[in-house]
Order: sequence, then C-alpha cells, then structure tokens
Amino acid sequence: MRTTVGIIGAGPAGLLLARLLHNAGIDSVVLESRDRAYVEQRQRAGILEQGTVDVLRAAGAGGRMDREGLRHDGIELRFARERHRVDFPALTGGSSVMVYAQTEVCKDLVALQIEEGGPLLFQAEALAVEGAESERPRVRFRYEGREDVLECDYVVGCDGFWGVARRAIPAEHSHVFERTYPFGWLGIFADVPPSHDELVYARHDRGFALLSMRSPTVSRLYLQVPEGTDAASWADEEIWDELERRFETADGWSLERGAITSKSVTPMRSHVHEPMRHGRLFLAGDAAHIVPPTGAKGLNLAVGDVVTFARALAHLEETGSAERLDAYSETCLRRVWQAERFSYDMTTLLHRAPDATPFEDRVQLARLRRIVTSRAAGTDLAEGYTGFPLD
Ligand code: RFL
Ligand code: PHB
Repeated sequence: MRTTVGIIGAGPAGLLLARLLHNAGIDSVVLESRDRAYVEQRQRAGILEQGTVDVLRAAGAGGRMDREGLRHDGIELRFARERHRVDFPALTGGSSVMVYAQTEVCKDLVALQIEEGGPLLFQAEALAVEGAESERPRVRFRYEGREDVLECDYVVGCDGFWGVARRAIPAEHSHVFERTYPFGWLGIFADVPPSHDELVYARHDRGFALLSMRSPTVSRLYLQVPEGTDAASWADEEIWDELERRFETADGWSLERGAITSKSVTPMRSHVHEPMRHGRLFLAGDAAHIVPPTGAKGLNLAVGDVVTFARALAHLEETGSAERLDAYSETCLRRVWQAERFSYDMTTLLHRAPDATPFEDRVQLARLRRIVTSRAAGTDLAEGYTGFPLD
C-alpha cells in the first residue's frame, strides 16, 4: 500500500487531519487499531474552543455541531460559597466555546471520511514506524490477520499517549517534560438535566468539583479524588452527597440528582515531547502532549497541530517551500506550552493538594478573588479558556 500521508490513529487528530488533507487534494490512509464503535463511543472531551468550532465548520464538518451543540458564553467560578460568572464574549471581544462531545465530533468525521475521503482502516494496528529519516517512511501494521506495510511520503502519529509513533524517535533526540498530580477526577454521566446552564468550576476545602453537560438532559460531573482511587469504591449516593457539599452556595442553589449511567477515574498529568517531528515523522495531539483536563484543552490542541500540519503541507505542494513544514514542531510547541501553562494554572487554582498549607489555601482564594474582581485577570482566564490563536 502506498499513500502521501500515512496517519496512525482515528481519534479527533487523525480523523480531522484526513479531512483537511482531503479538502486540500492530498491523499492519505488512516490506520486505527480499534473498531468503529470504540472510536465513536469513547467518552472524553466536551468543550470545543472558538477556533476549533471555526476549523470544523470550514472543513465542512460543522453541520450537526451547529444544530445540536450548545454555545456557552461563560463559566461560573464557585468558591467560599459564592458564585461568580466569567463572561467570555465581553472579555475577549466576542469569543465563546461550544459544548459538543468528542464522541459526536468523531462520529461526524468518520461518516465524512467513509462517504468522501480516502481509506480508513479499523482494526488495523500500527506496529512500528520505520525509516523516519529517509524520503520514504513506512508504517508496519497488522490487518485482517496479516502484516502489511504502508509506504508514505510523510507519517503523522495521531495515536494518542500510548501509541507507537513516538517510540520511533531515537532517545537522543527526545526531550520529555512531565508533571503528575497527586489526585485524579472521578467522572460520572447522569440522566438528569444540568443544574446550571453553564459549566461550574468549584474550589472547596474538600477538593475540586466540576459541573458539565452533554445535552439538555445529560449531566457530566467530576470530583477531585486521591490518586489511585477505584471508581467502584464510590456508591452513587456518596457521589451525589459529595458533589452537593462542594457545590454548596450561600444563596440556596440546589443540585438535581439522577441515575448515574457511568463512573470512571482519570489520572491527571502534563506531558510534552519535544520535538514534535523527527525527519518525516510528525507527532500530533495526545501522541505529543497531555494536559490535565481542568482547562479543557486536549482535543483543542490536537486540532491546532493537525491544522498546522495540513496547512504546511499544502503550502509545500503549492509553492515548493518546505519552510512551514520545517517549522512544524516550533509552531505547535508555542501554542502547546501556552495550553500547558493555562491547564497548570487552572489545576493549581482549583484543586486542593493533599499537602496544602493554610497559607496556600489563602493564596488560592486570593487568586480566585482577583480573577472575579479585576478585568485584566478575568480577561486572562477568558482568553485562555476560549483558546489561543493558531499561528
Ligand atoms: P486519541 O483520542 O487518544 O486517539 C488516538 C487514536 O489512536 C489509536 N491508536 C492506534 N491506532 C493504530 N495503531 C496503533 N498502534 C495505535 N495506538 C493507538 C487509538 O485507538 C485512538 O483511536 O488522541 P487524539 O486524536 O490526539 O485526541 C486527543 C483527545 O482525545 C484528548 O486530548 C481529549 O479527550 C482530552 N480531554 C479534553 N480535551 C478537550 O479539549 N476538552 C475537554 O473538555 C476534555 N475533557 C479530556 C477531557 C480527556 C479526558 N480523559 C479521559 C483523558 C476529559 C477527560 C475525562
Ligand atoms: C467535560 O465536559 O467532560 C469537561 C468539561 C470541562 C473540562 C473538562 C471536561 O475542563
């Protein structure tokens, strides 16, 4: 098999890249180790930045998002039993975000790829990337019980944090920057209308809590829990009781309870692999970087990477200049580090570390108070949340 761009992984990064390349008249093949149902049902992100929304629309993948997604013009910060709204359009000159689940983005992109795009092979597991430093990199993969080789001009590793692409970069060229947090998120889905019409980020002495949603009838809620917590050790009523405590306000706001349909624990980590390119192998999305979910940045960063790659390759095809492709890693990393910084700020602003001192608690409250009383501080949060521009 032979193609211009071999794409490993059909998460949001790989699927969107295939679509962008198709629109630019560049052929690609997508190899995905799991089946279609898995890709379409894996529950993860929920918040699309303004720039991501714009990219999906321009790629012809925004129709259902515009009909079914929920536009959000702000979030609520809750602390000291008080409620404070951060108004995004007022602070950013018109930006907002969209609540539209990653599962739905993936369903839309899979459908488009199957109708209009190049080959998308499910249950095709990439085993290794070879010859990254040559003119003809190859992906060795297993499909329908046989080993095969995909010969490419370029390979893009969109295979997530646990994928194989990153491993093809020799250790002497790799620099990893990491941080793990001593807590995780217990996340639930519940069949109950969200108790607030915008997301609520709550800082509490017992730990962080987040109220989010997937639709007018489905709530998504998270609780900060100690690292290594087993989701099954929390009974449903205990989860609701704890959410109620952490969201409690002085003005009598109340949390609606409903049937919990799933619960799971997500660890929290930051991870950046530099550079994001080795020869003709490029890394995009979670394959190159992870952020803790507090800033809702992971999927949005993946989108930024693949837009940068697709534009750079189209530029090379049109003008013969490899300048943008050569700058891929540097261009992406500038935005990645802004998102890492923002996610770190949001995480340390809202979570209670197990060894937090009373002094640190007071500083955290002072940081929150500053955001809700200073237009400059509020603008900084609003700009970060609605997203950093693509170069
Ligand atoms: P993905 O989605 O992990 O997709 C990688 C794909 O590669 C496949 N694969 C392989 N295929 C072939 N051969 C191999 N050897 C392969 N190895 C792996 C996998 O099967 C998979 O299909 O990476 P991608 O595309 O880079 O997308 C990244 C996003 O999924 C991720 O950053 C976000 O979900 C993070 N995230 C959030 N991001 C946001 O922007 N907004 C949010 O609100 C948000 N909330 C979240 C989140 C992540 C969470 N978890 C579970 C980590 C909330 C949570 C709880
Ligand atoms: C979600 O709805 O899953 C979600 C929302 C905001 C975040 C993280 C996750 O910061």
